[in-house]
Amino acid sequence: MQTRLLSAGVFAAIAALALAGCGKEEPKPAPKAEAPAAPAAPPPPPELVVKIGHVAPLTGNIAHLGKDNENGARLAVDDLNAMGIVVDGKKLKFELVGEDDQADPKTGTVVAQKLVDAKVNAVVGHLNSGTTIPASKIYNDAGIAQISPSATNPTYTQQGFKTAFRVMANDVQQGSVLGEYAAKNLKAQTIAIIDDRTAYGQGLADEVEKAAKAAGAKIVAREFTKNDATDFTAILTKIKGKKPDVIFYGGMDAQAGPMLKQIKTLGIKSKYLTGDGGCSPELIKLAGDAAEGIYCSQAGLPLDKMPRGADFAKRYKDKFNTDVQIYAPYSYDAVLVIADAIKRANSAEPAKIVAALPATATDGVTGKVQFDEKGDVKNGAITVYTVKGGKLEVLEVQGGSPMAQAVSAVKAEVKEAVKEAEKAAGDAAKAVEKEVKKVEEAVKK
Ligand code: ABU
Repeated sequence: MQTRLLSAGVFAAIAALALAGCGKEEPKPAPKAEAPAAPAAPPPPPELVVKIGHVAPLTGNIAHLGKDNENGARLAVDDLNAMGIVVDGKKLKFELVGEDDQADPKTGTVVAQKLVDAKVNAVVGHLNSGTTIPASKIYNDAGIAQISPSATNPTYTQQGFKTAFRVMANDVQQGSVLGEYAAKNLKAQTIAIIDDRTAYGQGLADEVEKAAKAAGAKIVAREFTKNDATDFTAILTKIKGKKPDVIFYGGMDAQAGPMLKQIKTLGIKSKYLTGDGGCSPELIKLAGDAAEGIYCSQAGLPLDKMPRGADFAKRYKDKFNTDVQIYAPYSYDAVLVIADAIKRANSAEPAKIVAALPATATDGVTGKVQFDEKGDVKNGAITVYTVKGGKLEVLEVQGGSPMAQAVSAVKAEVKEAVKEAEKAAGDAAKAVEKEVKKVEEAVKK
């Protein structure tokens, strides 16, 4: 800084001299008294680079979702760097180390090891449950925190890994809302289920099946496809014959889009329901008007109901010239949560980040992020949408705040109490009936 000031001074003096040389000589002003030297500015704090690994499919049929995740993380990194956070006397410089796992479990483990070898401080990712789960062992063995912004299969946080966290609701919650929604709101007596045989698609389909059956619906078909399939006519033709009230698909938008077009072509009249992986603007782009009137869910609050959702959506659009798909606010928050853990730990060492994460209470874009004992987000919400006029429209939100959670807990308790009371009343009625019979027989004798 001093050198630069000096250079400017020298430059000014040279310029003054050069100008002076151009005209006639002016009388010299009296020499000024020397001003006292300004105190030297303290040297800037040394920099500490914090490497945030980010993994998602950046190629393949869900690259649009992977890019969305990465954009969210990048926005957070840029925001944090603009804040100039100082920890333990060092100014943090966040760097995003992006990897592409192609939504492939094997590639997922290869790039996870690459990030470990690159000595990242923490990881945001992966996008898919099928890559997140196998990669989680590698991060756990290396003692590096991993926060998934989108993998919803419950197994991820049920393995006992202290390094595994997720910032959105899981598929036990999502499956139970969807199964009940199909049976109760969509009044489905019969449901056909298709899944893509991934950890996410199959796992969510299983949860939906359980919840739908518990709510009184009958599963009339259980079919499967693959996450790179484009032709579903064979299974749809089979399903058409069963005339289900609802078709549920467990899988991503890349399949749900063409599947909906084929459903329309085949003249299938069943209602269509899918989970978060298919609940995106991209689905509507792929399916066109075949998406009108379908139902889908996301494992969080609607963007405009998130505390800082509107501002996030605007800044995201300004920066990336595209709209949020699904998970960008969650990957933004995952980075924020890591930065917050670093501040509280006063260290960016991976082990200190891991140790600080359970006490997280970060005000993010999606809400206050806190984790339960397994590493799942507390107060996760599920939003059910329909597609109307080519846009996702919110139908209902379940959960999402401590109050809403308390209400659902009370509702569940009341439901249980009513069930018990009904059973007790039934037992009492049977006992009375038995006694009446005894009395009648005694009277006969
Ligand atoms: N949550 C849906 C998409 C990602 C996954 O869990 O595979």
